[in-house]
Amino acid sequence: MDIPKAVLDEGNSDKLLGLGNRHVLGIVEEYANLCRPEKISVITDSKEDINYVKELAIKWGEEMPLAMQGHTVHFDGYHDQGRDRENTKVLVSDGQTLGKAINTADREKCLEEISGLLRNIMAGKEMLVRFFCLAPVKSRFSICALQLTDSAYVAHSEDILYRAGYEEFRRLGGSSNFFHFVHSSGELENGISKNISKRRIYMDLEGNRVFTINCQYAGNSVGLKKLALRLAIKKSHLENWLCEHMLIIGVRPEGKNRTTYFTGAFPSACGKTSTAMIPGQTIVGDDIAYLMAGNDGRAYAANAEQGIFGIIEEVNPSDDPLIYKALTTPREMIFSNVLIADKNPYWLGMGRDIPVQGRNYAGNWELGNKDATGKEILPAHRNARYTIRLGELENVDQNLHNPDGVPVSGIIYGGRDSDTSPPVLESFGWPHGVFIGAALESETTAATLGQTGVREHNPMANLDFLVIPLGTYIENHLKFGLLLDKPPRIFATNYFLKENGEFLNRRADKKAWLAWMEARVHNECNAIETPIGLIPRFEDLKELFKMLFNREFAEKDYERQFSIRAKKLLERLDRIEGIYRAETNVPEVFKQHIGQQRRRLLEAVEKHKKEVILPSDFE
Ligand code: SPV
Ligand code: MN
Repeated sequence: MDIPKAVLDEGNSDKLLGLGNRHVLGIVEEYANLCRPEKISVITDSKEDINYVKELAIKWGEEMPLAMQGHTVHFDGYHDQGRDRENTKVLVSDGQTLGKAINTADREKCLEEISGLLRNIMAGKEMLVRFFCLAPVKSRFSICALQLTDSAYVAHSEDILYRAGYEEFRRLGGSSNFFHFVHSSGELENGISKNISKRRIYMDLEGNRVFTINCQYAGNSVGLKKLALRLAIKKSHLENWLCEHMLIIGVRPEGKNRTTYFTGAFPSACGKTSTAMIPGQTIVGDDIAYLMAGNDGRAYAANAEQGIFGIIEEVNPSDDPLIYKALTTPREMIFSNVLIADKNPYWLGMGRDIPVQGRNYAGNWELGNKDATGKEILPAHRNARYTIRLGELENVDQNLHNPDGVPVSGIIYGGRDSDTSPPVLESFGWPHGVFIGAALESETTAATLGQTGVREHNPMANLDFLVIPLGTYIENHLKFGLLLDKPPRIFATNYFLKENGEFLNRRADKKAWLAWMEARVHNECNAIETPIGLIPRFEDLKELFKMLFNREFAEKDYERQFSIRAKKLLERLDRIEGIYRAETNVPEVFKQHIGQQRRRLLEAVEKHKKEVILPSDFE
């Protein structure tokens, strides 16, 4: 390799050579010579190497130890607190377009630009070379991923969130069939990326690689998370499987000895992790699922990850007891962008008083501090997070690392929608379910930079990560259903329905919706057919609420929650139709579903002579 010995010593060089993969060598050599780190450390799966990364994160000040054993805190810059949509681009050649929904840029120009920006970017720094495996090792789901980074926080986060992959790379037998990620935090000022105007996140599908520079927030920097999700969406498209922004859970109904697996797509910060962590269930994953058809005609899902990078806001002993317990006991864990006082972490909605001063994502903080624009700085960021291994949780599912994945019986699509959809709904079948997922709308949250609370279309909660045209993505879902003899039932949930500014449901209610969906999968209860799908009967929910919460579920609450808001639903159909009209390759079947849904809603309005129709009107 053409890398000076002073940069890559013999021990590290041997680790690279030991892989027997010239493509890996070529990549390391290319970026060593472009980014010019002072030193390169190659990290294998050994305890020693992994510890080295952990210690570096502290040594470099990217993480600070907290009072509790194993806990550390990391801060991202004030303007680097969420995913940066604007500077995240898919590189395309020859004027190719991917439709209106996807941010693209010219490949050749961007590669030239990124080469310029990468030149010497690691001068005086150390480059870490890491190997991981997305999804369980030694399985048909496995994807090898190579990470180059000058951030020990990124490398350490990946260690918690992903499966070790040095051995998996060896099994590649020299093949180039892997993803690679090049990250640099760029120039640092007080440990924070300084050149945020030069933040770039470029997805190069042709090269199976992503470049990300001048950023630290994990959603932008950690290659294996949302950057790999985009590359995997392309791969899944070529290989006839689905790569989704989905949780995977084992639902265990009370009094019945069975586990029914569900996957669920929710936009960021819309209840995905808390759904995955509902007590009484088991968790396989909370963010990224690979779905493949099995030989038995069922869909199987595997978690690309083995950890959680979860939102910490509102994690408290009553709403999220399992996570709260995990976050307040000793174990290896990284807090990010919380408030630190006396070496203890504090966050919004933790169910305790928060100190009036400490250190947070804005630096030294005191209550009442304002930022440069005059906006009050909250003690902890609303997108503050924790990074933890799933294996640390008492509710981890025994099949987390099963190379076959888990059989999926139900799929849930859930948006943040204050005025349109009922709390839970079942589709009429796979194609109608695909339509429901494709029509998902949600209000923006702190997980992405920019304004919050803006309603936007977010098909399958996956729009931010699409790298194939929306029409093609929808078609892939329809086709996937055809590979299955027993496709999962598809459901929609909405935890965020409001009336007069108040939520109509308690946070805990989602457990009842899950129980209902699980019972439907086993044909244990009937449902009411409405123009938009099947909704629960009052008697069934009443019984479930009694059993699960020992609470009376009032009929008037049922009516407020489950009435069909025809006018709002028709308005949404118009919005959705407009969006898909501007896209290419939208399957005919999908367009027909829009037409059918509209017709059914208009007929119901006509028949019942009202725009908000009671569930009992459909019985
Ligand atoms: C999300 O925003 O959907 C997350 C966190 O899961 S991030 O890593 O930022 O994508
Ligand atoms: Mn996510």
